[in-house]
Amino acid sequence: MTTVIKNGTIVTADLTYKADVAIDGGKIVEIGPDLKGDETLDATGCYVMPGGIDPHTHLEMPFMGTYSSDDFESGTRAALSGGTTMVVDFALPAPGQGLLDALQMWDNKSTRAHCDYSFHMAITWWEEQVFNEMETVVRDRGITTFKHFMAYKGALMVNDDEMYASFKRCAELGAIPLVHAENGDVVAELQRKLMEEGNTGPEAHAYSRPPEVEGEATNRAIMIADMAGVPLYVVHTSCEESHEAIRRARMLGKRVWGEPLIQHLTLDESEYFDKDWDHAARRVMSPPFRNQRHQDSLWAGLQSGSLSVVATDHCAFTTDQKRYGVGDFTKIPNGTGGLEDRLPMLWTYGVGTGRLTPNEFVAVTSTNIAKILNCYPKKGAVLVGADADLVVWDPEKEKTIAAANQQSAIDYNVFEGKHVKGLPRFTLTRGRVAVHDGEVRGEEGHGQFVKRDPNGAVNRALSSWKELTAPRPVERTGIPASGV
Ligand code: DUC
Ligand code: ZN
Ligand code: ZN
Ligand code: ZN
Repeated sequence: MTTVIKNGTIVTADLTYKADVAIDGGKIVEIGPDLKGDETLDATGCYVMPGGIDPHTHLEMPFMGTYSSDDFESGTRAALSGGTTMVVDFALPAPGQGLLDALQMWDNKSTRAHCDYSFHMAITWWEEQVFNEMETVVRDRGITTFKHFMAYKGALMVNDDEMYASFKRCAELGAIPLVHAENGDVVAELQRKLMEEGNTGPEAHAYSRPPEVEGEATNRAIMIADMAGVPLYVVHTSCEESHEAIRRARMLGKRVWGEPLIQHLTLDESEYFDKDWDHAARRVMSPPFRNQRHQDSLWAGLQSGSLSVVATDHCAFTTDQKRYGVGDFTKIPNGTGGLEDRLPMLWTYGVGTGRLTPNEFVAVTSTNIAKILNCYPKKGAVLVGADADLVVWDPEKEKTIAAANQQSAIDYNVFEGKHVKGLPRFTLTRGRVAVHDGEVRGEEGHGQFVKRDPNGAVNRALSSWKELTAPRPVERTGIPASGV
């Protein structure tokens, strides 16, 4: 059966043009004028864009004494509702747990997904077993990105020696390390001092994680990646100090990418101050929201290309879960939602204000990350042969964001009351119409795992191949992650 999207304007990361799109067997089979099919979706007045890719979610993740409350069922339903057609979640081994063991848990959870997905693997401890299993994770499982927490001391945090060893292993395997860049030692000391002084409320969370802890860790991770000869992806870049380190690294020819979140772009630190406990605690995430100086820096980075991807770090906790931290802000589960709202919020506050062009919007929500993760043009493209993961975007459609109408399983929304203009008319996941005129028609289990190939990119100019400490990976069937 052929589905045709008719009368729309195709918007990709580099082109805008009028054409119909024909879909069969879950893939785009033809792009051109006056196409015919068995089923027609009317895109008059709409943009036809690659579906969003959110490379940073935590679905049903064990964390801070509880589990994040959106699972692969509600989380991917929320994603599709907002025009996102692929998520990349973090498989998180408990310290001491094997990588393959953790992966089995994520395989089991993800069978409920409504849209396609991939995983990053977290490195939360470092022994020979981890070193060995990394190869299986890359070569057999198609997971080519490894996350390192530089914060959460005593839980997930890895030290510099462990990070350097893991980064070198990534270089050997053609994998890319990711970092949560905050100086965990300094954060732990600031937390201790704030609690000792009686600052127990959620606003103290922001004081315990100032921009300097993020800037320091970002610089350190970049230098360690440089020594290991491997590219680096910095998740949730929230401040000028971190952005500045990324900007400088890129100017010096290092392959380093930064990922601001929609929350940091559109919500500021006033959410923590002079607000009731629940309001502030619901917005506790790491890094915390910043002031306007930092927000301006992030928007400028998206415009100039020094920041590459907008994600969510979707990690949703209910109000009851947040209340675990009454009397001790360090026990408030860290995390906020955003999967359903990322595209409408970025369109409204980015394209609607002139800060981003529609093509830049596609680049930072989909195409850039597909290239970095080496799944382009299967994902992130409107091209013949690509997966039909598409959003038919109605720039005139409006709504006010309200928890009462959301797909996410939690009881509030950090964007409550924000008015957005620009929403999906249709969302397609491998050709299946999952959002039809705003109505979500999910199919649990439709989502498939997206395997990714390694790539041997390095992050600096080398005067000689001998400078590489290990052979580069040989199989390279994907498109190298360049030009982002
Ligand atoms: N930050 C959060 O706020 N939640 C999940 C993990 C993280 O790094
Ligand atoms: Zn993080
Ligand atoms: Zn995260
Ligand atoms: Zn299906």
